[in-house]
Amino acid sequence: MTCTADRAVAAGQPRRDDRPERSGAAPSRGGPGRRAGLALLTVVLAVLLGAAGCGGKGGSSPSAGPTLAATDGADGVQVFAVTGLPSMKFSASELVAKPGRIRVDFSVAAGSAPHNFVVPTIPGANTKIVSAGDKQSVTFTVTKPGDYQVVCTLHPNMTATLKIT
Ligand SMILES: [Cu+2]
Repeated sequence: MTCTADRAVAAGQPRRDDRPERSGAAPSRGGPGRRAGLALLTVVLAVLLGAAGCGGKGGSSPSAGPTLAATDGADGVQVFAVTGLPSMKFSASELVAKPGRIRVDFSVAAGSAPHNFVVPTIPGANTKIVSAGDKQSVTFTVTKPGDYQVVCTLHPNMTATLKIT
């Protein structure tokens, strides 16, 4: 949220410094109209670049998705909503929960290849292959803290980590 505001202030800075320099060269051909247009274009570009920069700030590496904390469901079950994406990734790269019952509400985005959600080392922690626009939930129990790898068996590079703390 503060990111956009900070960027806007930063974008205003170079434009102000720029002005005296430009006014020396421009009057003969440009005139005030063209200069205003250039200034506006500069601002628009700065805002677009700023917005792109903000978006990229999320993860530590460009390919890493966000960390997801479980939400509390009924009867103490810990719930994750995870989406399989057209980019062959899970919507979260890390799912954080405590030992106990866990439910994963797994859906596959429209326009995506089919995916599944499988934790190979936890019996029963797997969905079937889910088609684009469909969803399936799976509930399982984990007792031991640790990092459990999650994978889509159709796309072996499509992985995430279930972190039990
Ligand atoms: Cu997949």
